[in-house]
Amino acid sequence: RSSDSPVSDFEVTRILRECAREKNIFIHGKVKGQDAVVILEKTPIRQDTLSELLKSSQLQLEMKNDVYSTYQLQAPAHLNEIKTTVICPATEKHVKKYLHQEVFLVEESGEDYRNLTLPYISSQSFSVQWVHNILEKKAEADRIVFEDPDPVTGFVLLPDFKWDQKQLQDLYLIAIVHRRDVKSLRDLTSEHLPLLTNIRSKGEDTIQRQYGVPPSKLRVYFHYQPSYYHLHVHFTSLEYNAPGCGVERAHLLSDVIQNLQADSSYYHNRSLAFPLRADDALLLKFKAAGKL
Ligand code: M7G
Repeated sequence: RSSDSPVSDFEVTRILRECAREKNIFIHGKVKGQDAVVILEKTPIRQDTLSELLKSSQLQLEMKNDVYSTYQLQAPAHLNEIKTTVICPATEKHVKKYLHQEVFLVEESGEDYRNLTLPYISSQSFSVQWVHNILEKKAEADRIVFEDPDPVTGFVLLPDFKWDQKQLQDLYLIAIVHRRDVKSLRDLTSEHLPLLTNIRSKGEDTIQRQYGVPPSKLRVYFHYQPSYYHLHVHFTSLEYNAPGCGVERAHLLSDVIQNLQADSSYYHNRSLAFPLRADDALLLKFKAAGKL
């Protein structure tokens, strides 16, 4: 099994980012000559395996002083897994996405969107092939938690690939809409309200039923700018602050619904603020246009 493992063939080029607190590391390297990004992440300690962990582990004393002692705990292999994500072949843009970078806040008017952002994302954004694969059941079909097949108001709900589904603390699902003509928040008008309210009610119902997590424990939001320009909604545990999901990119679904109820062209006209990385070509376009 290890011979066709993309990780055992992985040659490290450089570390893109690491975080001791999040216990993860993002590595750029090569697999059989192809560029790859590998993400290693220690998973949370699970309450349901806690007694097994304490009973079946080896403890090695490191130091003892008065009432204080520290140990190295050697957990059995199945309780000591590292979640591993591989992107291969990875593009330059994937590498940049994970590289730690200085960020700048951009204020994008509706006009800026049409003049600067839209032409840029049409030519430069990440492929949404993975999204089409999900909608067409060519990938992750067995992971779908709920589907409403309606071509206008329908969507697919499934675990985000950031969530290994082993514990609810970091619950993370995404709802991907069936229709393909909505790139992001910017495209939404009151015409899409039935779609959005459908995602909210059926998404929340499903998560309550399937995982026992009530709507009051969920953060349901869009990212703007998203990484992938096919409309999708994030459902995360309220207790969990997913890495890379700061307030400056998040727009709560309930706010979006109310804004559209009040003004159908709200997201067409309003200025929206979002962070861009120092080396993002879109940032350079905003700078060149004197917007920064
Ligand atoms: P986003 O706001 O467009 O980008 O969200 P972000 O990654 O910058 O937040 C896309 C969401 O889709 C993220 O939460 C990703 O973790 C998730 N995602 C990305 N890919 C490539 C996949 C995939 O192949 N499968 C699944 N299930 N989720 C993915």
